[in-house]
Amino acid sequence: MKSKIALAFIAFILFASFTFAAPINVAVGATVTASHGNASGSVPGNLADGSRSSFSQIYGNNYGWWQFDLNAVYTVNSAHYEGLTSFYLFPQYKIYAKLNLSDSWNLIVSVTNNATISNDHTFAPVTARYWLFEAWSNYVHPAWSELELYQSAVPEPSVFLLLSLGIFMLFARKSLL
Ligand SMILES: [Ca+2]
Repeated sequence: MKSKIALAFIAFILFASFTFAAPINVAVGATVTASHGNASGSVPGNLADGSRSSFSQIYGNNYGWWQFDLNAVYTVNSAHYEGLTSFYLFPQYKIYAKLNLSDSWNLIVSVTNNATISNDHTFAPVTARYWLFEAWSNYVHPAWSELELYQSAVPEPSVFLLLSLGIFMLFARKSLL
């Protein structure tokens, strides 16, 4: 009987775990514009193409920014910055967001004394359509690879969770009888 309960409990945990969907990178396919001209073949859109290999590079200034229009409103609570190589390190960068184009930017992430080219950031949920990445590069032609923005992994107040709890209780009850 106890083994049945254990089995039911394991089934419940497995079932429940499926209700916690994997975070989705909502930046993929965003319309990206840069502060100034890009190098040939490294268009700003490469920063939101879902690949950490393809990159964007702008010329002639250590400072630059890229604006991401997600083309829809999403609630996001984590971001991933993927740089190109240590040669193109950004010692400082900031990430902003806003809901409407006419709004002013809200600072979400501020990084100083950065020494790495692959960073994860988590923050309180932000509901926005527009994101801005502002960078200060070691190199006069800044380049980086990808901005990923992840939707909050919502534990959907779940029909599934309740259903699996119900199944578990049914199993447990049968086992105890
Ligand atoms: Ca890319």
